[in-house]
Amino acid sequence: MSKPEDKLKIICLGDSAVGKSKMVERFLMDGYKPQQLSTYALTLFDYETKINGKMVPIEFWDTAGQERFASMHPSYYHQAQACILVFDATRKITYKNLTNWYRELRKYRPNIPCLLVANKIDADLGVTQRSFQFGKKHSLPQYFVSAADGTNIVKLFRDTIKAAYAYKQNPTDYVDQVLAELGNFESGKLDENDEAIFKLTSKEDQAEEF
Ligand SMILES: Nc1nc2c(ncn2[C@@H]2O[C@H](COP(=O)(O)OP(=O)(O)OP(=O)(O)O)[C@@H](O)[C@H]2O)c(=O)[nH]1
Ligand SMILES: [Mg+2]
Repeated sequence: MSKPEDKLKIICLGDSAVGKSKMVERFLMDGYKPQQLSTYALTLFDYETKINGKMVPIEFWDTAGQERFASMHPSYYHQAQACILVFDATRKITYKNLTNWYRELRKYRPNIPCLLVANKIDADLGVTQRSFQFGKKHSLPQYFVSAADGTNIVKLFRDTIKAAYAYKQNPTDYVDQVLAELGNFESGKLDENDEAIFKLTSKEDQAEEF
């Protein structure tokens, strides 16, 4: 039997309607039992998987109904071991708002692994050919996924679980590793490229629905 302290906590962050819930649901597919905590607009998804021959319980935390960026309660971040940070590849505003989400995440959890996700690639396959600077700037691994058709969802969640597990085993090592990787990236004014990337989707930005 696993003990409660063995549990991995993985949080999802990102604007409303980027597809956070749909992604978790897609990964868990059958047999998931979300536990609704309506007071906090929070859904917890329990999952279990084998790592190094041992069953490890995992809890995915998913918020609901954030109309725009608003601060989360600090308990959302408490003891989280990994974060899935999501934007909608067809809506520029959700990409721009990553800065706010990321800033808040780092305020509470400076060192946990954070995986950056461009969701809804089924709606614009061309997006996978583009390079988004936010991930490079902050040295975040980036995934192009579609919760709608399942592309890369399993890989994303498996990698996230591995990263959360590694962080929990040895947080210090993980920080060292990230710092080493940071050295490989140039920081600085790369955001102009992103403007160009999103020009292609500016029509969708203006539409109410897409
Ligand atoms: N085309 C497409 N639509 C998607 C995809 N993922 C989610 N959607 C749609 O986007 C809408 C929002 O998805 P949700 O999963 O509810 O988004 P959320 O991020 O959980 O939103 P909040 O709970 O409000 O924070 C829904 O209508 C989904 O069907 C995707 O990969 N492709
Ligand atoms: Mg949701």
